[in-house]
Amino acid sequence: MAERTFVAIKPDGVKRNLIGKIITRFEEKGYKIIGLKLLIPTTEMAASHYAEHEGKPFYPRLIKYLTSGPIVAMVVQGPNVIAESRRMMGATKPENAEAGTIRFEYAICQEYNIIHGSDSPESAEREIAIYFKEEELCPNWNTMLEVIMDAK
Ligand code: IDP
Ligand code: MG
Repeated sequence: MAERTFVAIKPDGVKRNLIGKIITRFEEKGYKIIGLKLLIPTTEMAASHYAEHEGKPFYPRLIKYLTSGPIVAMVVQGPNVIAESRRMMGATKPENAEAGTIRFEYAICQEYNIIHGSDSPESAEREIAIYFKEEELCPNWNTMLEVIMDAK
């Protein structure tokens, strides 16, 4: 199976009308979006997503943040997409993010930093399963389209 990762445009990114700009970056890079939905995460979903941060001082606010409005949940597929999408996002603290990265361009705050991306293959699969059923994903849409177009 091709490498895939979970990416979310967090509520501040949606509220600031950055959905198109962020999705465009993944498309232009060459990655395939194989799952996509707009939803307001429940507290349970957010707690599961950020289980690794439970007990940290910022955790309650993090849960409040992620459940404060709609997010765009995405599964993105392509070579080395887990590490590469993290590189495209930039460091957690926007002031440490490399110039040209998503967080450098669109965020000024460590807490509200507009985007999430899985940090390992294990987190990617765990996080995808929180937001998507496997049958909601379209891992082969590229090939499917070619088949239809060839038949014409
Ligand atoms: P990541 O999103 O770059 O993977 P993590 O360390 O996994 O960063 O933290 C998850 C999210 O929690 C961050 O994106 C940010 O929204 C928030 N966060 C992380 N560290 C802090 C902090 O020290 N204060 C407030 N919020 C934080
Ligand atoms: Mg993280």
